[in-house]
Amino acid sequence: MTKDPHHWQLPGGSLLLDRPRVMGIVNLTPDSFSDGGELAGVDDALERARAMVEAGADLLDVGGESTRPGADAVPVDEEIARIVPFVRRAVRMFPNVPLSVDTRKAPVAEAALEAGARIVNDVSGLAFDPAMAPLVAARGAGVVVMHMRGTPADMARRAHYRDVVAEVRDELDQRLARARDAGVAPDAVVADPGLGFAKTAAQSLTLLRHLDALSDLGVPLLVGPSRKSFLGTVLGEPPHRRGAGTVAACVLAYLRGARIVRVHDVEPVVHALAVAHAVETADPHDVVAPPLLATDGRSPS
Ligand code: HH2
Repeated sequence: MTKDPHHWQLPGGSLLLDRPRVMGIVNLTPDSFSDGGELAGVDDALERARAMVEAGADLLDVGGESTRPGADAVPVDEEIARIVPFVRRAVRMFPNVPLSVDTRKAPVAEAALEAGARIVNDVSGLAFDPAMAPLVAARGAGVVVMHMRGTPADMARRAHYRDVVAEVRDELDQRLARARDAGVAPDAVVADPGLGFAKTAAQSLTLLRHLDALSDLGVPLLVGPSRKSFLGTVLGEPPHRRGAGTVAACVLAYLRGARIVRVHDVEPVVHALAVAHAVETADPHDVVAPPLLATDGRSPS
């Protein structure tokens, strides 16, 4: 689609993607796989969001329905009631932080956009609700088109690929075409390989390893490794102990071309990506060597 993967066109202005960007996750769900039920209400969620913004989150992604396998479906009215009060207050508190709504349902997306959200993060890649792509186009919203097969209820059974990288790439390409055909602006679209969605742990690791093969989709890439079970498979640790693994996955994703990562624990990822970006882009002639020893004789920190 676009030939310039260095910005993301959103209502109210573009987000520059000249450095890695971090999207903080706000789950207003009782049953999300790693943080379900942690946020009792809007005030709690806003406090969590404030901490993320202070830690350097560039974007916030709010969701009202868990996508973990076997999660309960949430009726549209209930999803709207979970999300909209948060969105209304968050856009006033953080006017410079674009807000994204994580939903597969056009009426939920519409209510969130009406309340001030600027991005629709659709884990179904615009496939679940035929009204979603036209809505995104009509509102000029940004959109994350994620790869998944089936629905969260049956996706685990669909994790069969001959070549996971090529097939995810081709299926994402088809979904990007759906966005284009509906009139979504090319620069408003970001693609996501959907780690853990209709993928085994080995397939998620393979996708991360070969993420650069998705760069010819021509849109910026977003990746969501945070606390996911493929990390648990490697580490043998439960979700809340996968923080360092998440940081490693984010840095590797960045080095292979991801422009945005979606995470629960913002600060360590912001720090890790700042260092990775400095290493990748710093002109060695600009770097002033620090003294080997501070003048008081202590080792410099
Ligand atoms: N992963 C989850 C949810 N939404 N959106 C995008 N674009 N990419 C992802 O990888 C992604 C996503 C699952 O994580 P989480 O929100 O923490 O869990 P749950 O769906 O159980 O609320």
